[in-house]
Amino acid sequence: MVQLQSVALLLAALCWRASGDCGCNKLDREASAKSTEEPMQQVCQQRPKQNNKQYRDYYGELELEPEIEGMSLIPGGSQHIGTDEPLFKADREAPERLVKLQDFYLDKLEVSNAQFAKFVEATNYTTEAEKFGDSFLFKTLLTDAEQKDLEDYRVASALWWFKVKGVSWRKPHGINSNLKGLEQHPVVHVSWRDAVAYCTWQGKRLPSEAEWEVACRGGKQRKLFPWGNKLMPKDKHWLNIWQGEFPDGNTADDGYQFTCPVTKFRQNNYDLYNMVGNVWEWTADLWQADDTSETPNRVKKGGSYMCHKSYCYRYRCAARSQNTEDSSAGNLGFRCAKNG
Ligand SMILES: [Ca+2]
Ligand SMILES: [Ca+2]
Repeated sequence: MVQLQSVALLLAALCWRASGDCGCNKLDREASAKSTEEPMQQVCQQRPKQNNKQYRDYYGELELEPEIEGMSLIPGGSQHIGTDEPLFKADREAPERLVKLQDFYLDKLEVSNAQFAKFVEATNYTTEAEKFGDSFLFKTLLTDAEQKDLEDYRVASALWWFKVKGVSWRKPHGINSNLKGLEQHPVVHVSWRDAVAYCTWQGKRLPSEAEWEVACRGGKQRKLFPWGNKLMPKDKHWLNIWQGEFPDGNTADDGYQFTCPVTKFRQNNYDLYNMVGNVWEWTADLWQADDTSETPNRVKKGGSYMCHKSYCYRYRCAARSQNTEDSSAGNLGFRCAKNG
């Protein structure tokens, strides 16, 4: 029995190697994989507008101290999302398509632990991870002994994820952790439903996938990243991802092994931070538009501190992944939007 389990785990690891999949979409509580072959419906809204010209050229102003409070007004109109050069076809990054959006506001920053704590204090809200009593934790946050004890609670197709009892947004790095020093880091271990509850409390909502991606692109067309196509302009780190070998040996050359403060990486001329990297971000959209199940998959965008080009090149604006809306993990957060 033990041998069979070992073989299954080995096969899962080999499949991951072959597909270049980071396992980012394997964190569903039931750990169920669903087909992703159906085409995504085009997202259209009313009142198309031309891009306005209020946003400056970005490259000359990288060194300026930015304003970091509040939300940015993102111009709508007809804009391209997706790509005709998909790197993960199963994710349905393709095709490139035109969307029509109204103007909208988007939080400049991922929602922080300090902000989420105010919400919980005001509402006595209990997150889904707290109700379920567990969440998914990356293996390097566990000791070798803990990993041994929890080896039956690994995600079969992503063996570096452990389902750990007692982990929640309050204890993001394990049951003995707390939020000290992480106040300005993004809240994690929050489900899609938790994110909706927070945004609603703020008089906001989650962005649609199209809104998120248009905002990510910063007014630029057909670029990989919010700032352009080069990963490290001026030889600087522009996002919090993984450097080194995965899943062992994160050198943290960008300064962060796990999350970074939400105010750290300003990435485009909409004054948005950490759109790509740091934590994945929930969007409002269903992964399958016709999914009527009780716990459907929702689209998440932007990749996380666990992403690296060699295995999970999803820190691009066009990249996308999904989780069931009750799922939570240590690399998944959100930001809110509002109508313009
Ligand atoms: Ca990093
Ligand atoms: Ca992010």
